[in-house]
Amino acid sequence: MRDLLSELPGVRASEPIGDGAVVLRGYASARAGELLRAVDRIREVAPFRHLTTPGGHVMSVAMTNCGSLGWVSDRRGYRYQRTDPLTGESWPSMPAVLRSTATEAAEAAGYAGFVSDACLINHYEPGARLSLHQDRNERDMSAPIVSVSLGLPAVFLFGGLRRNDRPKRIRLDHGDIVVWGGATRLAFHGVEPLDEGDHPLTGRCRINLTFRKAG
Ligand code: MD6
Ligand code: FE
Repeated sequence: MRDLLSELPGVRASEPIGDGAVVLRGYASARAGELLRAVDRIREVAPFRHLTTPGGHVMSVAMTNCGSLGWVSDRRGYRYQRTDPLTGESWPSMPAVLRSTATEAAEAAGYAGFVSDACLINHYEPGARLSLHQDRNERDMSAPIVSVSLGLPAVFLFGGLRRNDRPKRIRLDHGDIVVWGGATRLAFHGVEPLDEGDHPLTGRCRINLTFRKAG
């Protein structure tokens, strides 16, 4: 059967990876430059930083946020908050190009009416990784998560509802978007250590934008 999503500009294919979860290949390619310029403006106000986990480990991925809520971690736990702990100021507002990319990708994946109030921005350098975890700090688990990959490729690990379920390994390239929700909303997932590389738009790094409805 012909893939209707592939008829949209920039989108090559949609690839189901679980119940309620899909990879939209190349969906963000056409606006990648615009998304990255927006990230450059955000990081001037709310710089990338390496957060500490409640267990006392410093994360290899550097993070920042935009939108009315931002995800943070420290010795006291994981949570969303309205202000950046580094500056005490509100997080930068979510640029329209980010907001609309998230809403359109969610709709293409079957989740109409997704309005994100929190965008976590992850910065990976070669060697950085994210160990298997669930995203469970959001209030409304009926909303999906939209995850945009930019720059260097990564291997995304997508497991099941139990930590010990063997994860699928999914390569995510520049411009790919993962949308997931429904039955897999609480699936364990992570990112393998990033390989060395040099990307024409980002250099030696991968940027991931993860949109949630947190509040
Ligand atoms: C990343 N992503 O791809 C890390 N979480 O850099 C996540 O942790 C994530 O991609 C929930 C849904 C999609 C994701
Ligand atoms: Fe996650």
